[in-house]
Amino acid sequence: MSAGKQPSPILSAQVSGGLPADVDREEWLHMYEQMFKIRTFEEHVNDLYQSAKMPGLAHLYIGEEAIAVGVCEALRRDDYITSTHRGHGHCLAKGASVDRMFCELLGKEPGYCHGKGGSMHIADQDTGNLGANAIVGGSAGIATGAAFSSKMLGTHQVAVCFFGEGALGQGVLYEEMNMAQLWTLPVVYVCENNLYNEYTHHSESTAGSMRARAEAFGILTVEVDGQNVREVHGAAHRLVERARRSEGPAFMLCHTYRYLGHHVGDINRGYYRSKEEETEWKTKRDPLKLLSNWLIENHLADAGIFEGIESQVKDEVSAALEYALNAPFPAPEEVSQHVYV
Ligand SMILES: Cc1ncc(C[n+]2csc(CCOP(=O)(O)OP(=O)(O)O)c2C)c(N)n1
Repeated sequence: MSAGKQPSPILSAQVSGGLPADVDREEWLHMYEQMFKIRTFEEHVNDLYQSAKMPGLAHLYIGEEAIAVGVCEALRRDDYITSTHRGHGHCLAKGASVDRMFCELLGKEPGYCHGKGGSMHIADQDTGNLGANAIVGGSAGIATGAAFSSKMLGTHQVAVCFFGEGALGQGVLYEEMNMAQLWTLPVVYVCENNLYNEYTHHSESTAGSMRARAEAFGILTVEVDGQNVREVHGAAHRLVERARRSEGPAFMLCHTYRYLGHHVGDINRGYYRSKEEETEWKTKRDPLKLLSNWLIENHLADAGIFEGIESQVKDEVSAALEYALNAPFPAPEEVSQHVYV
């Protein structure tokens, strides 16, 4: 299908699931900071790739920040998440440190996997992050298994499984949702519909209704504007606390958009989507602008507050990058440690 021919979900997204959460001004500002941190981190990752300082590729989360932040801010530190190939935002939102993230991407020893996992394999047990996953849909079993362990052990931990809408074509997701509903497991499936599976619009790969897939199992399903962190957070809070009360799994369908390419090397995107579409999302549906505008309009903040947050985050991320660039690589004799051989 030619670029720009798809109906714009900006205008047509049916929003039904976001409920207001009891969140104060400081928490909204914290969410702004977290979203800006993810964006700044990702911009540096893009620069690292373009200046050939980073081995391999990365799939950037810019544009989708409100989902990771809105959901993870509804979680406890010991709750679990599983992530995807586009996972930096999930890791940071769950509490990963920027310096160790950069180290991992650069193959340096202080990285989360001692520099041996890279962009698509970051895991951090201290923050409940059970790992990014390069296999589309591959973490559904891990998240559902974590929810099963929580139920068996009675810990009341909740597991969140992030995935793109491309994973709706993977059979494992349906086996897991079936079990989760049968056994009332505390798991929330968060589908990030950014419209494209690599270079293919979802309408060419995903038949029928996305939300009906979970509804067929009797799973509570909500649909939110994934660019609006207030709406994402409201829905996530409700679904996570419901799961924690042993009331069962949920499915959250979030409408969003990745501003850049499928990966950092996907520069010329004109053959599968239009510049106009990209511009429309960036200018009308930016998650940072939506939150800051709302806070300003409601007299909860002024522009200076956001400038201060941004300047502090930029300094923090630059210092972390400097640290990572100067950090050591793992010693050659450690090559077979911490990996499956
Ligand atoms: C099982 C499997 N099939 C194919 C691929 C190749 N692949 C990598 S990303 C991707 C598209 C994923 O789209 P989506 O799940 O919507 O996530 P997004 O990239 O949009 O965040 C594909 C097909 C893969 N990694 N795993």
